This record gives sequence, C-alpha cells and structure tokens, in this order.
Amino acid sequence: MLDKINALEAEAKGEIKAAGDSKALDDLRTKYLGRKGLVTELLGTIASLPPEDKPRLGKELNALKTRLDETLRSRQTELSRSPVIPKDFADLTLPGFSPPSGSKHPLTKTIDDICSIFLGMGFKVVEGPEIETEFYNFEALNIALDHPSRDAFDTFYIKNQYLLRSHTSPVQVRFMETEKPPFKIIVPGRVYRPDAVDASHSFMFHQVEGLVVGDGVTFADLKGALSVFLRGYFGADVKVRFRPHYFPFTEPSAEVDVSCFICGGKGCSVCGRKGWLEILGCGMVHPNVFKAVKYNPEKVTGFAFGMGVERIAMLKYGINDMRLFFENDMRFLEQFR
Ligand code: 2NM
Repeated sequence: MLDKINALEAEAKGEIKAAGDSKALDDLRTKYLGRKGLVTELLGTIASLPPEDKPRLGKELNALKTRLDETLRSRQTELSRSPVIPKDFADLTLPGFSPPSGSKHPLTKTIDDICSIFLGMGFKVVEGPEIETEFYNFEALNIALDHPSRDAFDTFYIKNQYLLRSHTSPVQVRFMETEKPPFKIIVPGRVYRPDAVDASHSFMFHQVEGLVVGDGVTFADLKGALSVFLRGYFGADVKVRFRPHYFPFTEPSAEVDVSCFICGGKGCSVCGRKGWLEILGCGMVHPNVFKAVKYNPEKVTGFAFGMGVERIAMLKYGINDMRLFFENDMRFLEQFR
C-alpha cells in the first residue's frame, strides 16, 4: 500500500510540474483529489484493510492529499507569474519599428534646391548629352582654337572628334538651335575634366548653368535674377557682389561673391579671411555665340551663368573633402535627409 502511495505521489507531482495552464491544473486536481479521484479512491480502500494498518495509512493518504494540494497551488502561482503566450500573439504594447527610408544624395539635393529657386522665377530645366563634339563644347561658345581649355590637359577626348563635355553650356547651344527666344532655362548635369583627384578636384563633377534670352534682356536682369537666387539659397541677409571677369562666351563677364555665411563677412577659415565666397560666373551672351546658333545679335540679348554644384554643397554643408560625395559611405550620405 505504501509503495502504491509513493508511486501515485511521484506520478501526480510529475504531471503537475508539466501542466501548462490552469485548465490542465484543474483537470489534475479532479484526476487526483476529485470525488472520484485516484487519492480519494485509495482512501476508499482503507475500509478493507486490517484494523491495525488503518490509522497509519489513513494518516499517510491525508498527508498526501495536503501535499498534492500544495503542489497544485504552487504550480498555479508559477503559471500566473509567467503567462503562457500563444505563438500567434501580437504584443500591441511593443514600440513600433519604422521601415528604413532612403534619402537624396547631397549633390542631388543641392541640384534640386538650386533648380527649384529658378523654377520659381519661371525657368525650365533642360538636360542634354554628356558626350559632345568640339563644335558644341567649344566652337559655338566662341572658345578660340588655341584656347588652353581645349587642350588634352583640360578636356577628355574620345575617338573621332568626340569628347566628354567640360561644362554644360553645349546643352544651351543645342537648345538655342531648336528653340526661339524668349526663354529662361536652367541646365544641371555632370561634366568631365582630366584633373587629379584631391580634396577640391574631381575628374567628374556637376554644374548648374542658366541662360535667359529675349528682347531687351540686360545686365540689370542678370543682377536681379542672380541676387534673388543667392539670397534664396544662402539666406535673405547675405550680401552679393559682382566683380569684372573674363569668359570667351560672355561680354561683359563677372564673378559673383556672397558675404561669408559662416562668419557673416568678418573673415574665417572657410572664406580665407576675406569675408567673401566666390559662388558663380556670369555675363551677357557674346554676339558670336548668337551667330553660331543663327540668332540675330542685333535683335536679341541674353545673360548666362554657371556654378559648380560640389563647391556650393561643400560650402553650404561644411564638407571639407569632395571625395566624400563619390565614396557612398552610408555614414556620410545618411546625414542629408
Ligand atoms: C559660366 C559663366 C558665364 C554660360 C554661357 C552659356 C551660353 F551657352 F549661353 F553661351 N552658357 N553658360 C556661362 C557664362 C557659364 O560658367 C561659369
């Protein structure tokens, strides 16, 4: 009889430990301690035992009842402390996760920001081929045959008169060949020059150039449009100054500076203690350029300008090495959103 009791206790305790929820525990309570339970059943057999064994076995069985009851309760407590989570349970209290989002490359952002200011002044964006001919890249732009920018140190020549454009101006020439004035266009794109790569040079970089042609377009229009652009891009409080310069394709020509937006014009390491930053080149379109595209320079006038996108992005975002734009290091790119 004692062996039976011990075996029953071991079996019951094993099953209670393994019970996974309170429903299973309830079933075990019924199985062992219920009215028709296994322990209750053993208690019923006591009546048929010899009288001298009855008190001891009765005590044993009652003690077993108490121990199983305690085991059932403590397992219940355990289960209520660590709730069983069904496999398909969605915990709505967990923080959400946002899908990774991409961002514009800083040069794309700079080009888009520049273009959007000119779009606001009624310009339209025009693009064209990166492989060009000497005619579109030089001749039509009044660049003399012996001009240094034409030599192989300043232009990438391909086979059979083809070259990689060294500025985006050939796109303006192509546009003028097929369209009549008046118009205002802005031309972003890649350009190529055989420069050794360093912190401020690259064999491929980006330009945004612009061209406005019409009846009676003046240098005052040029100053107005470029001042609006520069104050829109660098801040309403920057000062703008025009310095005489020379370009073969414009006459007169100028370089344009903005007061340094880092030091406010006092002089710092970014502006080389000058208080001014050189931002773009511009001028009134040379009559020879109009002749090359069969416009009558007695009838139309125009202004044009050009700027380097990498230089502008470096100044605006405080980037000190142009190579960062082309390495595609995510730690760099992720900073522009
Ligand atoms: C510059 C500076 C000055 C320019 C001229 C032309 C064209 F096609 F109309 F002749 N396009 N861009 C120009 C003028 C570009 O970049 C520094």
